[in-house]
This record gives sequence, structure tokens and C-alpha cells, in this order.
Amino acid sequence: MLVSGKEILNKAHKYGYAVGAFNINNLEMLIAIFESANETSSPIIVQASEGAVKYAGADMLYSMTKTLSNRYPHIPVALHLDHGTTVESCINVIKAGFTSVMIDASHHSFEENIAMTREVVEIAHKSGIGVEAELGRLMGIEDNIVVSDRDAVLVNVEEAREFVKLTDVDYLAPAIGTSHGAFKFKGEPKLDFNRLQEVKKATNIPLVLHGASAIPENVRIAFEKTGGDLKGSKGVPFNFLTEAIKGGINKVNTDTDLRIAFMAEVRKVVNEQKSEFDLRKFFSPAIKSVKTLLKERMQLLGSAGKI
Ligand code: TD3
Ligand code: ZN
Repeated sequence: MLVSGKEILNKAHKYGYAVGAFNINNLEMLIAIFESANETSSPIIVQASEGAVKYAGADMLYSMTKTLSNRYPHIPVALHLDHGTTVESCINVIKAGFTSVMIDASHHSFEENIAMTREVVEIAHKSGIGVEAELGRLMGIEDNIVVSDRDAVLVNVEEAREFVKLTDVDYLAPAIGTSHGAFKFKGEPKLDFNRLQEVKKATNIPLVLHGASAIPENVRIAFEKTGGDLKGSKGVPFNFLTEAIKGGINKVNTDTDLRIAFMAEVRKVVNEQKSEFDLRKFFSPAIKSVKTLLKERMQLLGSAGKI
């Protein structure tokens, strides 16, 4: 059933597990997410970026998700806007039927971030829709980074406390050293788990980990074996994901892993079956591979079995 993001994440916060928030642009990724949730009895958050909304339309993304949630009525699913940059962008998807939005004003001043988030919260809460905001910058922490630089990039605990009190936001993404994409760390992976725990204590609301793709070795190898190049790629290690969840993370944003797993299979068919042009022959193995990854991830995050 399509439910508010608040409902899914408040439960995860209460019982100390995390729910995967998986990005979609198309039908195939959505099918993989729903079938994996069904096979692992997992709640899910389906999320679309502003780019995805531009590509497919908020109405289309909503219809596809609604149709699949009717097919699997026992699965709690929230449809979420990922990294909304303006209040209007959030209103647009709320009108289309999304049940959760992120207003990402983390690049604005602290005061402006508060003002924009409050505005979205006031609108969204009228219809029970959950709101996510972000504090700090998504950026890898270097080994030799000086403390003052680290403070400039990562979430500030006192600001987080103040922010949640003033905005009434439902879930918060604190920057603790992750970044988007396949190249997250130059040296050894490093996240500020202490800071995460302090933010959890100060806010006591569901927390969100952005840039949470792990780039598992088998997936990277499958991509490279078909001629792809991911040299120097580095994701968030599995044990870091587990530790982050122990530290209070309840929503784990994952996009890059799904894209790599999907495209490795498409690339394989492209290479090996030169006369093939039936789209389903490219996409069916891709769905299968994404499902394998998703089911493992739902187990790791602890959402499996939580329906
Ligand atoms: O918000 N997202 C998804 C969009 C990022 C662009 O790929 C995330 O935080 C997930 O990040 P990633 O790259 O680790 O999957
Ligand atoms: Zn993100």
C-alpha cells in the first residue's frame, strides 16, 4: 500500500533498522524493487530525483508505483522526491501523489535552509506527507583533513538540534562523509560515526544516509568484464552500512549500485548477441541481476521480514 514516508521511517526509527530508498527512472527498476520487496517481505521507499521527474514525469512515476502497489497491497511503499531543490518542485510532486519529499537546501545558508524546509513542512504536513532535509555537504573525508575543514563540510550537531526543533522536519540527512556516485573515497573509506551518534541523540528522529552505494566487488567485476571501466571506484563498505544503522540511520539511499548491476547485464547482451533487438532480451537479465543485489541489501539493512 502507498503510505507516507513518515509511517515507514518512524517504525524503522522505533525498532532500529533501515529501509532502502531506491532510485527509479523507468519501469524495469521499479519492477525489480517491488519483486525484491515481495520476496523478502520488506517495506520500501521508491525515490525519484528531479532528473527522473523531468525524464518520466511525476504523473507517470506515480501511476507506475501506484499500479505496482495495487499488485502487492501488503508491501508498505512510499514514493519520495530525492533532492528537491525548490519549494515548487516539492509542491509539484505532492500534487502528483508522492507521499514523501526531500527539500535539499543544504547549499543555502543555515537560515535559508530553515526557511525553505519550514515552508515545505507546512504544506506537506497538511496531507500527512513526510519531509526530509539535509545538513552539511556530501563530500568524502580525506585522511589528512584538518578538523576545521571537516567541520565546514560535515553536519554540525548543535545546528541539527536547532534545525529539527525549528522546522519540525520528519527525517534528516546529516553529512558524515559520504558522496554520490562510484568514486566516494580517495584513500581508505572513512565516515564520522561519532558525529552520527551525536546527531541521533540531539534530534531523536529518523536519519538518512545519502551516497550509500557499496559498489560490491562482484557487481564491479561483472561491469568491467563486459568492457566497462570503473577504475578507482570505491563505495561504502558493508560493515560501514551496518555501523551507520547502529548509529541511527533509518533510510539508506541507493542508486549507483543498481545502475551498475543493471548496465553490466545490458552491456553483456549488447556484446554477445549482435543481432538482438528485442528490448526485453536486454532488460530481463538486468532486472534479475538488480533483484539479486536488492534482496541481499534488504537483508543487510534489516528491512527484510519487517512487513
Ligand atoms: O540521493 N541519492 C541517489 C541519487 C544520487 C546519484 O546517483 C543517493 O544518495 C544515493 O547515492 P549513490 O550514488 O551512493 O547510490
Ligand atoms: Zn543523495
